[in-house]
Amino acid sequence: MQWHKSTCPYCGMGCGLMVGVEQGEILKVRGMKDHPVNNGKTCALASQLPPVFKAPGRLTQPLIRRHGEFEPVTWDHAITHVAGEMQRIIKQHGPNAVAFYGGAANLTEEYYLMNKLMKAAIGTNNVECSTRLCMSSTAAGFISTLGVDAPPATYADVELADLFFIAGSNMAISLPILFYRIRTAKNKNGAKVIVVDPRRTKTAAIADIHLQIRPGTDVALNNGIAHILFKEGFVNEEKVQEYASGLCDLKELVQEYPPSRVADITGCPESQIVEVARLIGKAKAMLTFWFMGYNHSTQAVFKNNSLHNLSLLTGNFCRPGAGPLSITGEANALGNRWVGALSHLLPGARLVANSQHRQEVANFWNIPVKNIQPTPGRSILEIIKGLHSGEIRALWVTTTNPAASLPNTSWIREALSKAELLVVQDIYHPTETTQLANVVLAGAQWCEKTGTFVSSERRIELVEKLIEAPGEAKPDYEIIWLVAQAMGFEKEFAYQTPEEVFEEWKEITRGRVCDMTGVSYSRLRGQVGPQLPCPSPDHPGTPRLFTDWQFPRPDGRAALLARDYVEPVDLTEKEYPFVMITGRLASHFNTRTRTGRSPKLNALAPENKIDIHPLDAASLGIVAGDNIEVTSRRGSAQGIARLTFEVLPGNVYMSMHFGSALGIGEGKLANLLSQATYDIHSKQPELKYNAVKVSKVVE
Ligand SMILES: Nc1nc2c(c(=O)[nH]1)N[C@H]1C(S)=C(S)[C@@H](COP(=O)(O)OP(=O)(O)OC[C@H]3O[C@@H](n4cnc5c(=O)[nH]c(N)nc54)[C@H](O)[C@@H]3O)O[C@H]1N2
Ligand SMILES: Nc1nc2c(c(=O)[nH]1)N[C@H]1C(S)=C(S)[C@@H](COP(=O)(O)OP(=O)(O)OC[C@H]3O[C@@H](n4cnc5c(=O)[nH]c(N)nc54)[C@H](O)[C@@H]3O)O[C@H]1N2
Ligand code: SF4
Ligand SMILES: [Mo]
Repeated sequence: MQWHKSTCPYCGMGCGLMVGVEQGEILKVRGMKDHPVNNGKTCALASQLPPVFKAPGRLTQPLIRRHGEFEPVTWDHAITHVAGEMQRIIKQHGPNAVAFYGGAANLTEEYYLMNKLMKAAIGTNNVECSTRLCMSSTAAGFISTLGVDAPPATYADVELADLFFIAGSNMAISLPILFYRIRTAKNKNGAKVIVVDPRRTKTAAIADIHLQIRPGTDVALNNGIAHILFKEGFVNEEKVQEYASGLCDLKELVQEYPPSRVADITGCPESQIVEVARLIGKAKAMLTFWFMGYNHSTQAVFKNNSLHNLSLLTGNFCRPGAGPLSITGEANALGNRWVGALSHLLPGARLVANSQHRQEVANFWNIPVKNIQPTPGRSILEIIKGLHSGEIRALWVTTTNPAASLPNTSWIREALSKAELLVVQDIYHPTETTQLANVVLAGAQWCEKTGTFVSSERRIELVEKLIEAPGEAKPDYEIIWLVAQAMGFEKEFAYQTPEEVFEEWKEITRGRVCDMTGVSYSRLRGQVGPQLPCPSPDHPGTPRLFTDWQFPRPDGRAALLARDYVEPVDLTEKEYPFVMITGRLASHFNTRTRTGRSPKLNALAPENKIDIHPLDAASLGIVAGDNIEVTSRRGSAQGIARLTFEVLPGNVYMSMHFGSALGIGEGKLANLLSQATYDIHSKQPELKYNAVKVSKVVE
């Protein structure tokens, strides 16, 4: 067996993997020894990658729906059809009638091409990414606090910290390698752990203090902690004002958050809130982590800002062992933000709304600046609204499964079914989304194509083609450039290899926070990649940002932001008295298209379970193992009752994984219940907090 270096295609941790290939097949995947992220370890998801390659349902050729049935067609036919339909719709309804929605596991090269096609050649900013559901609030949080979307810290800080503040992240299952490093640091160095989560999770099990917060109330908690930090003299106000603006406004706002009021809002005891604030005030080096318990919220960006306030107030910023350590959800979520995969972004960590940025990108692409629209395109939920209203006619989806992962599934499916052209590019069929397509394009996946990922700690890595894709499946980048050529953009898309795309794209990062001009495929091949920025071939990479405490904001300082707590939108009332929280299980990844095809992982979690507190179960006559139904104002989903003290009374919990495409039947998917409201600052949907009622299913 031959072993090749790669990087994990699942979460954004970016673990180095060794892939064992024999006779053109991937037989084993294991952790890469001495890799700075995981040093030989992996979680179960990575070691169970081999079955995803030859699993049933792999797409091997393009399909077009005729008279309701999918028929295999040649690539020539499929590409000509997609290009022709796109052109027809653009001609009839204008460029803003088409949209693209991709996944954050797409290669950076793929999004570069898609941006160039949509934002430059076609002239619409309707380019979206599943990172809208995942990291867009972290990005908006950083832009408002720091002036740019740039995670400042590095994993090596874990071993240097003496306090971890982990909020809204069940990293014991969602980032097991990071959790392992934190647990080891705690055991070795005596570092303290604070966990903020409404559930008693596996992560909370190692906490010195677990704040079992009422869902949705983190801004009040963070303001309450800031209140105590000021009151008890933990804030060196003069020093903080040297590197941060907004201190007076924040101090005034947090006056309104005394511990008694915060205890009322959050449900956490006053004494615990005070104890947490003192731990933070006394810490030598605090690292903060936050994840979907923050970002899946109508107050997501304010949760981010109010957390960064705590780091800034206590000087826990941009020095070894201290700072916000933003972890990204999917493998290339940061690469995709930096290449401009959202409708308000342009390549190189630039913004559509910034005229200088538009000019720089237009010069680079050699097009008149007026060709780039000056206003952001639609966010994914606005694209869905556009499909409903008829303003959007064509949607091209790759590497994401919106019919399972977007909120309010029935409303989403109805919208997707209304599209005149729905192109879905996946590696499997059927998925919940390919089932609704007019055209299904067969993609090559990880290890069947070459390109780059950027991990949470800004580390760029090459993932290389090691085996052939099945049948005629093609890399997504090739499909994109073929469609672009067929639309008449032969000159602009005359690529033969992803390396040519990378060489072009990296130039537009020059001088930016994501500068990768010092990186080349040959530098990355077989090696651990550097952390960005990396501006020259001999540059070792940049582990930490803003170490000089200068921030790219008008006055050079970071921003303390006074953010008031606001209640969630979908409030409970008599008819819908429970809050349903959604999230993840250790053995499935997102919409389960790959992990659901691993017999081992599937055996660990074959069916949808719904967690309910024993007191609530008793009052509803529910016993463990009953089939129960959860109903919101939008729909219902069923699962098996699991009675547990892990959830608070009044809360229920369900994972997001159980769509119907893998044959477990309809009606188990959490998103049948969830709401399409979003944070107005990041346009990220509220996926965690839903008012529901619960009942036993009478068979
Ligand atoms: N095994 C596995 N690993 C994964 C994934 C997977 O599907 N499976 N997906 C990857 C991706 S894309 C992502 S984004 C990450 C997500 O990783 P996480 O964010 O860690 O996972 P979630 O389970 O979505 O949510 C985290 C926690 O938020 C809590 N929570 C809910 N509401 C609130 C609130 O109002 N406040 C606070 N403080 N907490 C709240 C929930 O109880 C839950 O325990 O995981 C990545 N890793
Ligand atoms: N209720 C609720 N909903 C949620 C969440 C939640 O916590 N609760 N979490 C949200 C979050 S954080 C996220 S990130 C999203 C994730 O939502 P999705 O992006 O929809 O989830 P995935 O299952 O990762 O979808 C990836 C798709 O791409 C396909 N694929 C994999 N590799 C390739 C490739 O190389 N090429 C092509 N063409 N296809 C490929 C897979 O088969 C799969 O269909 O879900 C969100 N939805
Ligand atoms: S922690 Fe994330 S990156 Fe590491 S092996 Fe597991 S899924 Fe892959
Ligand atoms: Mo995510």
